[in-house]
Amino acid sequence: RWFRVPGLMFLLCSILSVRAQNPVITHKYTADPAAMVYNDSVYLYTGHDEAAKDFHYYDMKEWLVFSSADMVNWKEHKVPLRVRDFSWAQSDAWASQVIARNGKFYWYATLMHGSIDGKAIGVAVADNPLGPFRDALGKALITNDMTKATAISWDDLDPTVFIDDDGQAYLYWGNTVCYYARLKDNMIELDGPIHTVDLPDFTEAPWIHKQGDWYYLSYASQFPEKISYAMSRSVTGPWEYRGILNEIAGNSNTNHQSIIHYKGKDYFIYHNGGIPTDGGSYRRSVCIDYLYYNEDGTIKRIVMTSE
Ligand code: FUB
Repeated sequence: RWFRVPGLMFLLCSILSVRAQNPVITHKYTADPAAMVYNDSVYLYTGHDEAAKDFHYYDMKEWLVFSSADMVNWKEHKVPLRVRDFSWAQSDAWASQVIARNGKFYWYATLMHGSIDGKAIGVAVADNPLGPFRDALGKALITNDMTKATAISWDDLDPTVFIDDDGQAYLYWGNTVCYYARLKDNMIELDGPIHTVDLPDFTEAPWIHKQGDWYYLSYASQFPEKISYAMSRSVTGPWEYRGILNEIAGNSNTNHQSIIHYKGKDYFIYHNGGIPTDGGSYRRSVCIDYLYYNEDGTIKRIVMTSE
């Protein structure tokens, strides 16, 4: 009988129990994941770590995009955006996020500015989640000369974008200081002043999401980074700190999360230096684990898994 053939049984069991392995992408180093659920698929936008093994800093010239319908099998698409697509930028394709609005896709990205000291946030736009994306402004949306709350020049990075139920869009970003501002309906201009948010041990990597009636602001805290989070009944706060969500990402000194709800499940998407031998702080890899809420809306601590 066919079920008595061990090889065949093994093959059948393997097919029935397909499980994702962490890291989920292994042929390239990927960092700063930003996932977007759109039309039954998940689009995963990442930075691309290209540092040589003996180079101890970021070497990031482009972003990548992958898509999946099951969170297990990821298809890589054409490189959708590069530093060189922003004429005003010099380097550093750092953390970013893409959001859909009115049939267009807006990509908020960290770059090093070419003529204004420090990091800056640019915005690119496309008609399709896979691009091609083009610089929407021809200049940066946020620059260091707009946010002088601290003496540091690298505090304008790591944008996260969120559209509230009433249609108002918000951009949060920052390093050391967490900033936010409203966006106009066109998604490429600020609408009003830049505010700051007081969060314990805020380092960088804010991510805003909503589940039920709660708004969540998760972020990288301390250094090496853990992911912490705060909750609020409004996207503009006040935010109540609710603790650590995820510990230091193994041998990577940064951690950077994205949180989505997809086909009835919640996911915590992050990076670590998990590729054996060569992985590390500048050669990171995207991983995915399930995220679970408690009845009171708080989130259970996420334990990193290898599958
Ligand atoms: O990838 C470069 C930087 O490292 C990001 O902008 C930060 O969030 C950290 O992950």
